[in-house]
Amino acid sequence: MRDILKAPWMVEMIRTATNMYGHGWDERNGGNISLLLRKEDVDQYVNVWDVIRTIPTGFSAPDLEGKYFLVTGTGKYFKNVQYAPEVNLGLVRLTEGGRTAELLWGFADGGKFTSEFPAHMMSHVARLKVNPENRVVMHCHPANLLAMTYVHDLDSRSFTRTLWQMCTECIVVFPEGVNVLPWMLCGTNEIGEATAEQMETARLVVWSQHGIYGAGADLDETFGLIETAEKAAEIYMKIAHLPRKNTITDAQMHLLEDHFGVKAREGWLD
Ligand code: 2HA
Ligand code: ZN
Repeated sequence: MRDILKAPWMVEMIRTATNMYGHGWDERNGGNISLLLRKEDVDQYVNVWDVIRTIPTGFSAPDLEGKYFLVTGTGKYFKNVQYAPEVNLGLVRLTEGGRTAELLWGFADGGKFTSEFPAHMMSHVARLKVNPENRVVMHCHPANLLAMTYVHDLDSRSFTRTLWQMCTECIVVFPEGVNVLPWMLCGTNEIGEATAEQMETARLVVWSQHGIYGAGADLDETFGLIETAEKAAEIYMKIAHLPRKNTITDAQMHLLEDHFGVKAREGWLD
C-alpha cells in the first residue's frame, strides 16, 4: 500500500482546510468539507475491504451507495488538520442505502464525520444530478457573507444581484447566483434537505446568520466560488452605509454574459 498522506487528493484536502483556516473562515470547529473519491483513487492507499468500524449516518441516500468520501470530523478544528490528518479527517464508504458509513481510514481518536454530514451527502446527491463531475461540498463561516445576512434582505435574487454588483467577475464566476436559506437549526436532516433542494439550482447556498455551502468539481473550484462571493460581500459591507454613486448596471452585466459566454440565472437580470 502507498502512503495515504501522499495521495494527491489528501494533500489537496489538507492544503485546502489549512487555507480556509488562514482566511478566517473556520474558527474553532467551524466548517466542514467532503470530497467524493472513486474506488480507484483510494484502493492503492487502503485495503477497501478492511473496515475499521461502522458508523450510522441517521439518513438514507441510496444514490450514494458504495461511494467513498474523505470528510472532516465532528468537533475537529481546521487549524489542526495539517498536524494530525488521521485524527481530523476520515475516509468512509457509504453502504446500506447510505444509512451506514464504513470507516476505512482516519478518525483515529474514535471520532466521526462532521455534524453536517446529512447536508453534505444530500448536497452531493443534488449536485451529481446537475453535474456528474461534482466531487466537493464545502461549508464555512466567512465573516462578510455572514454579516450581510444581518443587513440585507434574504431574497435569493436580490442577495445575488447585490453580490454581482460588487465585483465585475462575480456574474462570470457564479452566473447561476447564490440561493439563500433563512436561519434554520444546523446539524439536522431538515437543513440538509433544504440545502440540497437549493443546490439543485446553484453551487452556492447561504445559511443566514451561519455561513455558506459551496459545491464544485474540485476543491479549487469550490474554494474559488466561496472566495469570490466572500470578496463581494466584503465590498458590500464596506459600502452599504455610504451613498452609492456608481454601480455595475444590468446592461453591463449583459455585456459580461456575451463576452464570457455565460448566462445569468433566468429572470435575475432586468
Ligand atoms: O461545527 O460549521 O455547522 C461545524 C459547523 C456546523
Ligand atoms: Zn457551520
